[in-house]
This record gives sequence, C-alpha cells and structure tokens, in this order.
Amino acid sequence: MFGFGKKKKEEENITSDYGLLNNNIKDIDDKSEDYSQDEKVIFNDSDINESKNEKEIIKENEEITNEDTEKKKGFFARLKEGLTKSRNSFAESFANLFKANEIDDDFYDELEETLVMADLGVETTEKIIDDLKVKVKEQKIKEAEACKQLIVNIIRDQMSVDDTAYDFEDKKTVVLVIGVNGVGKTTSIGKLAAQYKKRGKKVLMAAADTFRAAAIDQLKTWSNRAGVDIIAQGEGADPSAVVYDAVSAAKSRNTDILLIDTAGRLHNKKNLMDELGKMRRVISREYPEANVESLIVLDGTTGQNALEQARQFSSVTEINGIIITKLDGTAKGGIAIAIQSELNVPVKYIGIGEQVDDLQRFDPTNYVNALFADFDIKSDIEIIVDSDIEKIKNDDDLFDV
Ligand SMILES: Nc1nc2c(ncn2[C@@H]2O[C@H](COP(=O)(O)OP(=O)(O)OP(=O)(O)O)[C@@H](O)[C@H]2O)c(=O)[nH]1
Ligand SMILES: [Mg+2]
Repeated sequence: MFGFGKKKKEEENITSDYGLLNNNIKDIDDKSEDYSQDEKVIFNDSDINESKNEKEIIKENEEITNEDTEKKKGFFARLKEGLTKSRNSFAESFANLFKANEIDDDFYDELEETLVMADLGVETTEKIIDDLKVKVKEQKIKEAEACKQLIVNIIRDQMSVDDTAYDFEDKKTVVLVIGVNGVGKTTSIGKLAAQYKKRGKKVLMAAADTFRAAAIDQLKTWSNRAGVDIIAQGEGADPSAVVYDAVSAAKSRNTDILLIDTAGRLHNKKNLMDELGKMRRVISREYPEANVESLIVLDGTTGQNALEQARQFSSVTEINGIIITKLDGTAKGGIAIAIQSELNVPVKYIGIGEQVDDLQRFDPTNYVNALFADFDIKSDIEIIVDSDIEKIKNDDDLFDV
C-alpha cells in the first residue's frame, strides 16, 4: 500500500528539521512490479496555503490578479518584440503585397509565398487564400489594399480558442506534458505549477522523465522555485511507476492539478509512445475521476518541424492542447496559426522566455495584434475586442500613436 499517513508524519518531521522551503526527500528502493511498493517521494511546501485562512487567500489572490494585469502588458509587449525578429521580412513582404493595385494571380502568388515563408505552411496558406478569394468575390473588392483587413481577420479566425479550453484548470486534473526533447516541457511545467499555485490551486509535479538523472534534478529545481511538491524515483525507473505514485499522492492529498513531466526521446519513438500509452492507462485505472489533459509542447523556432511533431504525437495519443515555446527566439509566429488550423487542436499557452511569468494563455486577438502591430493597418483593423481597448491603449509599446 502507499502508506501515505506514515509518510506524512515523516514529512512533518523532515520539514521541521530543514525548513519549509527545502525539498524533503524520502527514498524507498523496493522496485517490485507492483507500483504500490515502489516509491520515492519528495515533499515540498505545497500545503502552505492550507494554513492560511480564507480571507488571506482572497487578499493574496487579488494582489496576484493586479500583478498579473501588470505582467500581461509586459508579456504582450515582449511577445511583439519576440515576433519582431521574424516580422522584419514578413512585414516587408506583407506591406509590399499591397503596393499592387489589382487583385490578380501575381497578387495571390505573392501572398502565398509570404504566408508560407512566415511558417503558416502550405495547407493553411491555401485555406486562407481560398477563403480570401470567396470574400473578395462576395464583397466585389477590386483593390489589393482593401484585402489587408480581410487577411488579418481570416488569420485571427483560424486561431479561435474555445471557451471551454481552460476548464481543466478548475477540475481535478492530471496534466500530461509531452513532446520531443528540448522543446521546453520541464520549463513549462515549472511555470504552470507556479502560476496555478499562485491562484490557490493545490499542485503536484511528477518526474516521469526518468531517462536522465539531470531531468529529474531539473524538475526538482522547478518544484523548489514554484514551491510545490514533487514525486520522483531514481534515474531509469519505470515512468508508469512514478505516475502510479504521483496519482496515489494526488488522491490522498486532494491535489487539484497534477503535472506530469515525460521524456521526449525521438530516436526511440515506439518505446516513447508505448510508454505514454502505459502512463495513460495507469491514470485512467487508478484515478478515473480525474480529468486528463494532454498538452504537447512545441518549439516555435522549429517551424514546420513542430507541426510534424504535433501530427506524429496526435496520431498515437489524444492531444487536448498545445504549448508553443520560444516565441522570444527566431520563431516566425505563423506556426501557431498553422497548427491550430491543420490539426484542429487549440494552442493554449505560449512561452516567451525562461522565467516563471514568461508563459501565458494564448490570446488570438493579442497574438494577431502582436504579429501585425507595425503594419500600419491600425486605422482599418477592427479586431480589438472592447475589453482589450483600455489595456492596449495603456501599452505605449504596442502602437506608435
Ligand atoms: N528563450 C526561451 N527558452 C525557453 C523557453 N521555454 C524553454 N526554454 C529553454 O529551452 C531549454 C529546454 O527546455 P526544457 O524545459 O529542459 O525542455 P524539455 O522539453 O523538458 O527537454 P528534455 O527534458 O530534454 O526532453 C531550456 O534551456 C529552457 O530554459 C521559452 O519560451 N523561451
Ligand atoms: Mg525535460
């Protein structure tokens, strides 16, 4: 059996010895086939909220909300800055498109080239152009200039995120974070854990990437930074056994969100996929009442490769959402549009750096604004929703007005 009560006692003792912010490690080396015998549990201070009264938590959450509003502005400006790296050429080609007066085959060819170059991919580009052609015909548009607005709107519509996309954050959820190596899985888990915890959620991490000891250590570092507990075993342990332990702990502790880090080795695709399947089976067998949210992390700088990775993973496992990282790098930005359009899976978070706050929910309107901000189309662009106007007005960095 899991023996949680006993461990909780041990945890309390260790906690009092080393202080709340230390990771407290308890190893049990029995590695039998029965996962329930196979534990290594690391406790942290995620229960800190339990000692606070409700008023304190509400006040703290209000402060966090204010802080988040401040950060959002910063995030938006930084997203724009990140996309600028790729936007120079995209901006130039996009602006040049409208120098043509007429909408003819050359115009459509150039538009196609511009969008493909911005990482939208052939399929999405074709969809956008087909859509544009229909609208041009319907609205009897003759001049290229009048297409700007239509193109921006079509692109934004490709990225719409369903209202229910983030419902999982308020349910008992196991978040399975998948993706090839180096894309930012562990880092994104760290950032999400910190943010969920700030919002008063009880969060737990599981180090199911047991391929390298360094991967476990990296997640431990993030667990310390985020102030949440982590369940781990040693290097080479069966990832499903780690998941079993983590699920048991999540149930016993009434955890809201359990974040599972997984390995991302490409050279071992079949094993990797089998491993994922096994982890999912353990979760559904041991924790049927939990919602499972499977998020794939993609490196935005890898362009069409990222799309291919998402395709491959989605062919073997269900994917509920996408995290695109490294949009502060050389990413061209179009990949966020292509992925949603081609796979019909929403981008839920985007990452623009290595700090805790550098990961946020994906907002299509903000994204399109960031991508197109310097295109001098603000006079005819009608895509800013009312609630965003104040926020955007205050962000000097957004439009040069
Ligand atoms: N600039 C930037 N770097 C990022 C971002 N997200 C992650 N990184 C960096 O990318 C590198 C890889 O991130 P990890 O989180 O270790 O990636 P992983 O997918 O867990 O990698 P494996 O465990 O090897 O499969 C680290 O140096 C991160 O700091 C981002 O949004 N922007
Ligand atoms: Mg990792």
